[in-house]
Amino acid sequence: MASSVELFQFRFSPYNEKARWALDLKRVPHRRTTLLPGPHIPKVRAMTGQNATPVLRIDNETVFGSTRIVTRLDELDPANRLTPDNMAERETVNAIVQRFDEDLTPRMRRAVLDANLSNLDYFARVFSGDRPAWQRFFYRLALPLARGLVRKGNGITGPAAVEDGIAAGTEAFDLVARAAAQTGYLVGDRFTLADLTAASSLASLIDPPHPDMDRPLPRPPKLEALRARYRDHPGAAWVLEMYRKHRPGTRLS
Ligand SMILES: N[C@@H](CCC(=O)N[C@@H](CS)C(=O)NCC(=O)O)C(=O)O
Repeated sequence: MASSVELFQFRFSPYNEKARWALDLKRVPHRRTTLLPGPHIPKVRAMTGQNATPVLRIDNETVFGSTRIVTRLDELDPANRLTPDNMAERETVNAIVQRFDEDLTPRMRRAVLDANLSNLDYFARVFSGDRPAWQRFFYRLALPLARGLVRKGNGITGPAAVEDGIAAGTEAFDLVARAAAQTGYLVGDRFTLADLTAASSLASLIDPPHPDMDRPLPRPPKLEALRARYRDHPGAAWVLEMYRKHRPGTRLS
């Protein structure tokens, strides 16, 4: 593996969780640089020519896009690939990954962000909680102005977009519950990029017991209400199972 690996990430995000999970699963020693949503733009743009995280630096190579990052890590670790060799299974994995990356995750994120933004102190804690006090102070100060940009940048155009995000949550939990019914996994009988992608995405609605994805307490009532909608769905139990079985660092009790 490379001698220097650094992940430029947001503290709490489904796409960043995908990259972190793959790095941890493959036991790649790496450094994490946490960026604040908003102030991240100049740095990420300079590195990649676009604005989105995660970004992975592997020695002098820069990779962005969560699926591209996992694919690159697979190339560097071919013995533990997260995509099946079997062509039909690989196509099914790719279809599920694409459904989450391009449809379900951005829609669900609107409902999650809208709930996080219902309390700006909370939003600041989620994204800047591990920063020095002066940075937390200025970040919180800027949030009333930044809120509109975050809403616009993520397509939160009004109540209908939030409702659609809530519906996307149900679609996603239904999808995983149905697909995992036979073997416990979405494709074939082993953990693949499809499971990793779906569980990372749905973690935003569950807060699994992992230090990278359980948000601080107490959560705002709007976020609690959103989580409560899915708590008893069989798909929620599946996400927790994926974390317990396959996500290093998950608390087991
Ligand atoms: N298709 C990209 C999407 C990444 C993405 O949307 N990242 C969000 C965080 S969840 C982000 O960094 N947004 C900030 C921005 O675009 O300025 C991927 O798979 O990595």
